[in-house]
Amino acid sequence: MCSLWRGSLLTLTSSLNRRVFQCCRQFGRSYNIASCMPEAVAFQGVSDHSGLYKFSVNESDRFWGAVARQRLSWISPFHTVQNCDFSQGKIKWFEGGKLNVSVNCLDRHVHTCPERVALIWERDEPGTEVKITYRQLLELTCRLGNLLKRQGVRRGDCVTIYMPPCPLAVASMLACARIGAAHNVVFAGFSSEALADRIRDAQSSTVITVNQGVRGGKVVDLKRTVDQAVQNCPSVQQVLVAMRTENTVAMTDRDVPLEEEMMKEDVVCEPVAMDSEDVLFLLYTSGSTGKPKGLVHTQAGYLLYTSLTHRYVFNYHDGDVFGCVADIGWITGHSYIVYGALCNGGTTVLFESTPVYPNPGRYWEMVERLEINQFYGAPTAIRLLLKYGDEWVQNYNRSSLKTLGSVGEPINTEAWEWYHRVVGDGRCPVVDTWWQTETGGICIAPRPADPEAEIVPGMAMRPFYGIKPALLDTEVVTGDALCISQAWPGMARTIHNHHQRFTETYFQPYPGFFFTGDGAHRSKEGYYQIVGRLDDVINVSGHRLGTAELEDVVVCTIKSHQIKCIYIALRCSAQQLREMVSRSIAKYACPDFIQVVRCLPKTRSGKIMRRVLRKVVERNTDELGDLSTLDDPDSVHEVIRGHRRLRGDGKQQ
Ligand code: 6R9
Repeated sequence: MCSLWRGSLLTLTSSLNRRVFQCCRQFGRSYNIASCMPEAVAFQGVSDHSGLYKFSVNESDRFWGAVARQRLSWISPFHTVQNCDFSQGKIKWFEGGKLNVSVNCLDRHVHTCPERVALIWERDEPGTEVKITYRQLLELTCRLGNLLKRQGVRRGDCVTIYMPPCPLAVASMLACARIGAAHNVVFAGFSSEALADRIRDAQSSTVITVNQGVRGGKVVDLKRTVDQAVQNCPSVQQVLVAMRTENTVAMTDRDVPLEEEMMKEDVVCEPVAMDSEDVLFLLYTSGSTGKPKGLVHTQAGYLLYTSLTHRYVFNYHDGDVFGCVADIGWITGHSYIVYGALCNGGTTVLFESTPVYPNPGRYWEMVERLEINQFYGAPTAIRLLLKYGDEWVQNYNRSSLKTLGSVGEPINTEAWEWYHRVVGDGRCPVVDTWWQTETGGICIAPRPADPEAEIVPGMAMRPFYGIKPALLDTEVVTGDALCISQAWPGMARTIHNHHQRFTETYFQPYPGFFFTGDGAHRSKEGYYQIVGRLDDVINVSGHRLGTAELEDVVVCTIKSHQIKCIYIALRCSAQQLREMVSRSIAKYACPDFIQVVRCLPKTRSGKIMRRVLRKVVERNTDELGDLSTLDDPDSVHEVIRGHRRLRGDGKQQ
């Protein structure tokens, strides 16, 4: 009896032990996996971030299929996860599925939390922010959708939106999505010619704009720019005009007062069931030939990819305030201010101002006032603010910040360190996010990763789930060609009206791969570092030089020598160049120079226009291409003059 008892006790304890052990294992597993991605609990054999990453690239259909079913609301389910063939530039995701993007971004959150703030419109005048709840944004969207329909906009049409960041701009984008029209947002700093080009290429019958914009304390006559543009756009039948300021502007028969007319519309607008691969939007981006390309993004794959990256790269949680200071006219605004953030039921900031208005503390004063948790900005702005000193940052309480992000160009180590140490008080992960208009969403970033995984300053580091980078040979000394070897749901589907240009640009250079146009290195740990565009390298006397390094040198030199005018030698390797600059003799040592003036030709989003520099160096100044996106067109003339002087034409001087 006793032995029986003992025996059963032993059996009992050992089974208990086993159960406890299994429980721990399960707990350990679900803990790890849940911290990576709760959806992944269903993936067998996956127990940590690297396992999940491998699963996402090796079992791409299962990964994306499961995530798409769980994260998006479908009207009808898809039958095929992916149907892609890089050799034809064919990319299709979630075929058979029907959904409405605006329902995913609005209605489903209105059902669960109607009074949650969707948008915080941080107007130019500090302290005058406007909060819009999900319920209000759905109402605005429906009224606008009904108005667009009344104006004759139909499924498949493309509406051009020329507006600064504001709730009506977001509602316009979502209204298009609701009624099945595509949108074409044009950055409201572009000239009338650039706008006209884009309206014509998109064949829009409708343009939505504001009477005036307000930025950095200055009033900009946006409606006037639209008036000039549409003179050369026969497709345009109406211009809807919202009132950002109280000033009246001349209205013609073509113009429709937006607020007045939308108030006449119903607050209910039936969402159209869209196919996964119907067009969601076009977004123009400059190509290396100078003619802008209208990249096409579609519904389901884009929405899924932006929402997943928004959630995991920035570690965004319910209730957080996401502060992306990009303009809605760029892909960053589309993917992370609007679609990714709203799909996740997030609260997202629309920043109308500039980093230095009314003073260089603007960002951080806003972070304090709005209690921003994730701050996402561009290295150009960080470098600018760094020069004003730490006090502008330290004056404000930044304890709400949890993650800092950077996008648009390589972030040099000095700026990265300052961002991390001063802005983030050394306690927030800094995510340098690499991606493009073409990729739809972030492809390489330090997060997600295992908890506590290291972050190396100035490096994008780790591919996102489903992204399989490949580095292929180039003739360029500074980096290999960054390619991506399998399709992901967020990638662009084509160039509007130019599918051949799409395949030629992205799929023919390296057959079997998507070519990004960027150069990159991979460290021995397997981390990726982006070194800049390959198609914009400067070629002098057979030596090709990557431009990220040039920029880095420019930045260091301006900082260390406080000179306004520097000479960069081109007939040398990047390494030689660095050495020369560090010995401060770059000015004398080399026979071939380009003078880089304090203001390089930059686009309004802060990118240096390398193709312009290259043309100057190649003395091809008649073929500078489209300069309409330049922030300060005079900078080009200054570079041309400087270069001529240095080329000997100025030897006498
Ligand atoms: C999102 C965006 C894309 C180009 C891209 C690359 C450069 C973007 C970067 C970066 C180094 C980063 N770029 N992020 N370079 N590090 N973290 O900016 O899209 O306007 O299409 O520009 O910007 O050269 O190819 P887009």
